[in-house]
Amino acid sequence: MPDSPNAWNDDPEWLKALPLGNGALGAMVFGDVVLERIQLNEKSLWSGSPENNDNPEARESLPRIRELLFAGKYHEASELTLKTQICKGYGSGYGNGTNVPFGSYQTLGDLWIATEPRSEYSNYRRELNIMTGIAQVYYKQNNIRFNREAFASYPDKVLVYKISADKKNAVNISLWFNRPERYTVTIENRQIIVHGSLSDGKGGEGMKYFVVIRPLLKGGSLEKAGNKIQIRNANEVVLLISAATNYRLHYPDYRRNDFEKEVWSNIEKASQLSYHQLRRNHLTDFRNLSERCILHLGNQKEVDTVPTDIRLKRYQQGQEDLYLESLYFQFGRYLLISSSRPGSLPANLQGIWASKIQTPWNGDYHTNINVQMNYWPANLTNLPECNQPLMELISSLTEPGSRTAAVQYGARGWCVHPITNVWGFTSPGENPLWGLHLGAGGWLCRHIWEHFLFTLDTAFLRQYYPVLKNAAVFYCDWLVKDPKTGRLVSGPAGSPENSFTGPDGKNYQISMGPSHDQEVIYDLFTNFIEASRVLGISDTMNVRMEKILSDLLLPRIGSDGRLMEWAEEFPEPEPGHRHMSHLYALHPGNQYTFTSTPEYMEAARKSLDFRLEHGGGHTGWSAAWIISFRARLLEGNKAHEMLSTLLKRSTCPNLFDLCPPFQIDGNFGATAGIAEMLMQSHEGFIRLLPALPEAWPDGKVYGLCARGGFVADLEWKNHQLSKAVIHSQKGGKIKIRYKENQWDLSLASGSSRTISL
Ligand code: FUC
Repeated sequence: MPDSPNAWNDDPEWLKALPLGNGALGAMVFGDVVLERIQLNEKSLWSGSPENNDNPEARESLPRIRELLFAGKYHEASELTLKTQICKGYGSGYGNGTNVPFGSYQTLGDLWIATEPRSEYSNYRRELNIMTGIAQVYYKQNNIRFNREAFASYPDKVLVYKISADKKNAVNISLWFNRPERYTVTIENRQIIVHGSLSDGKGGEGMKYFVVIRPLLKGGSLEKAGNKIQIRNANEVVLLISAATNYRLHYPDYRRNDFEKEVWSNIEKASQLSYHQLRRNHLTDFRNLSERCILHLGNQKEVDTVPTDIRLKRYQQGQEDLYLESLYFQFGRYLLISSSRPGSLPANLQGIWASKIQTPWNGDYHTNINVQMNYWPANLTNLPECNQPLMELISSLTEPGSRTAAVQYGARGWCVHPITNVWGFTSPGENPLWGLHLGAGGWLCRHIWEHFLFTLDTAFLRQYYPVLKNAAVFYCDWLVKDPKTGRLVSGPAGSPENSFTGPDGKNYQISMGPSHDQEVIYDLFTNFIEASRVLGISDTMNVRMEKILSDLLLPRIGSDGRLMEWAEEFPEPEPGHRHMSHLYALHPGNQYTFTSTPEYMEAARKSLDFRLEHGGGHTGWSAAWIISFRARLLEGNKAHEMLSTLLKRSTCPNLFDLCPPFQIDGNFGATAGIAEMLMQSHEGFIRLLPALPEAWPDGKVYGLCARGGFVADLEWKNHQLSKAVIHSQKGGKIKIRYKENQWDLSLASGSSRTISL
């Protein structure tokens, strides 16, 4: 898809605001004393509606396109592909899908709080505590100290915003709600009530939403003033905000009727609780997740006294700041806890925070790296439950994806292409340039398998086994034999968003057997066979897949020692391309490792170096991915260099990542990358501090997770591991390596072992 039109850039003030979220509700708290803006989101609020975009003409032309590609006739093949293999209808609207059926994730609207009367204030401080999920604003006005406090409660399903003062009768505010379009607001029974429905993209009404904002007062008076609420002389005001849509993730019936009832019930229940109870419930829930994994780098006496935006600015000017680097790690975890909780949709391109009607790229689920990157830190940094919404989304794709597989390709199983939305869009994109990424389904399935490896939850694996199986079944039908080599290849397929120069000197995207697809398929089949073994399922499919694995084309190393991105050694018109999809087997995959394929590690390193020499890693997410690549290549200093580049080049004052525009994947990718620098477990054993950079001589990390249900606490001094405590959640044997040292541990479930040099 085209990269970052400027029209998508966010208001710079929004990129300073503080994000809060409980997975379903999101808020950007600006913290303005005079006119506070709380920009709200509800995770499922999408325009559009379900549409069948599969192209029945695709199937017939498939053999011909393959024939042309095998014959090296890229021009004819690309023309026929463009004509026949793309989706029907409007597709994603080229990333601007608000008014087509694909739809767009949208802002819920803004709650405004005006302080009255306006007067000077001093002693202003605004903060977000990412361990508690509480945002605060303090200031002094007319000799009164004011405090505002906000949080998004997962247990009580409301956003809470409190304004208090150290003198009685001091809170004088007015409140109102607005949205750029499609809403009606009324004030009824001392609360703001909002109704609306979005466009279905077909000329009618689509998703409905409902919001209630209820102020609870201590002292003072409340009056309706048109569409505003006027509060005078209160001692304290607590705002409870609840919202929902009539959407549910359920193919093909996405509607539910009980959403208004749910909002009322959330509001009523929360109103029965005191502010302190609500706060306590929130803290218990939030801390349980946030405090599970903590990173300290360097001298932590250097506490957080410098405002984050100033820290960032100084860092961008060249000042070292280990605190900022560890904060960035912790912030990634904070964002995942806030944007992905069981019961709602997965974190989208902007997590849950989007201020517009047309969110960049529709704020959708890009499946050619972006949504996967969002979930890289989940297992590594001890947030396995945050994976659940992703798993549900993957599972929901199997139905529409089976239709797409059958209609487009005459194949069994299910597939998805590089984008999906909440409406079950699984068709190719509207241009094969980016729209024919068939590796997406397999790549998503890696998350199912990895979740099992970390948690050893066999009930989970059993539940998702059919999803894995049917993704694999699709590729069984999809692969074809290359007449020249006899090897099985995927195609027509792109290597996500990259181009090559064909023999006629023109640039193309579609070929047979691009390395990325081959690696994903290898990965999926290997994992599926292993999953069958773990579950004790013997299936004839396994025999078939074993055979396919032995016939599958695997990526080759080119004449210059680089890992080839395509099955042939094509010239590359964009050698610094942001996607590095052929390195999937290095990360997130684990097909290439120093223990099993050292020559491929070398080739991957060369490919990566080459990409970087030509300007690679220029988007936030691309730089973030490189941190993990470097970590897997055991290049700590280079990994750190990329982290530093990301902070310098692609980070907003509120630490949101910039693609640009704002895109949350870089935050998550970097958090995962830092975890990979400190511990790795993808080779069947645990490496401690595998990519520790010189910049981090001393540090501690608690609660990093390893495959096999292990959790580690590590400490290092003067660049050397000083202590490691390995906990086992499920019991088992594990080999631990640190430099040339090795330990073989056998741990009972719930036990720990301390290792020191
Ligand atoms: C990918 C990238 C773009 C952008 C978009 C949302 O496909 O190529 O840079 O991140 O997704």
